[in-house]
Amino acid sequence: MGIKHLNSDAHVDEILEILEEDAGVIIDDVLTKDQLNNITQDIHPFLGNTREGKDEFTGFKTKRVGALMARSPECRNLALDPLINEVSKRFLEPHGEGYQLHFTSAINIGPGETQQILHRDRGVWGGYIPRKIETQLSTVWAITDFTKENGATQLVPGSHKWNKNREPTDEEIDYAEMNAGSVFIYTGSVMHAGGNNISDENRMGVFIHYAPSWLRQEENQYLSCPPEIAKTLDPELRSLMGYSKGGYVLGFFTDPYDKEGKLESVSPEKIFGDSADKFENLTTPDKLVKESS
Ligand SMILES: O=C(O)CCC(=O)C(=O)O
Ligand SMILES: [Fe+2]
Repeated sequence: MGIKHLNSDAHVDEILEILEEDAGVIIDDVLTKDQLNNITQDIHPFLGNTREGKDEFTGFKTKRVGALMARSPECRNLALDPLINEVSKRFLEPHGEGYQLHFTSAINIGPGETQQILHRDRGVWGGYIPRKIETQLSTVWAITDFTKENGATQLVPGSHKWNKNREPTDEEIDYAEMNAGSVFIYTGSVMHAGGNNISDENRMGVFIHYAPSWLRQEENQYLSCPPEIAKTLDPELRSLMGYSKGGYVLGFFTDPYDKEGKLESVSPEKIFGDSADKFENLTTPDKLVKESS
């Protein structure tokens, strides 16, 4: 059974029903030509400076550009896409309030690339937890056409319900073939892989994944999009990246700087009184830095 296609006016319920059965679905022709051009222009300079992968998983003819929230204004719009966010919320929130951005990467599969190993993305959290809880909702935005020949993502529909060791037959593997501007949605427990590229063109996709707020993100958003950039962005996006609490106290922080912008240094005497000398090494930030460096 192949990957189903829906129109861009598809209803969230319909998408969720297909995800429950197949764990993958394509929404056709969502992005405009202008958006596609913007994304290509945003990513192009970084692609030029990026090396190919270094093993069979990352691919010897495949380039990955991350930190897309910091680097690509148009990819920020993809991350905030209302339909995708509605699907993410409904898909991820039954197991706890809140979802967040988990991973961003433009993946360019060049001519001659071989097939990536079939895998389940939820493996980043270790092992294979039977799908009692789904912890990832993934999107692949096609920036070029995706064809069987140029490395369209392979999917094994329904394999999110399989036991760990079941391998697919060739007939059970399908290809997320779609026009540029379409988006392929798949889940964290389904088997999939980057396809082999036997064409003479590049296959470029923007991968944006979401996960519950209570799990560690695959791509560290605070380092990939540090506060000095994050503070210039849409508050909704900032919140999605994790610059917000994921619950009553989850993700709280204490500003370590004082009013002059310095790291506050509290004198040992203030804390320990007469026995301050014993604790000097533990309480003076400068010394701590020196000793650990
Ligand atoms: O490039 C693709 O189509 C899939 C890549 C992928 O699944 C991954 O790197 O985890
Ligand atoms: Fe993957």
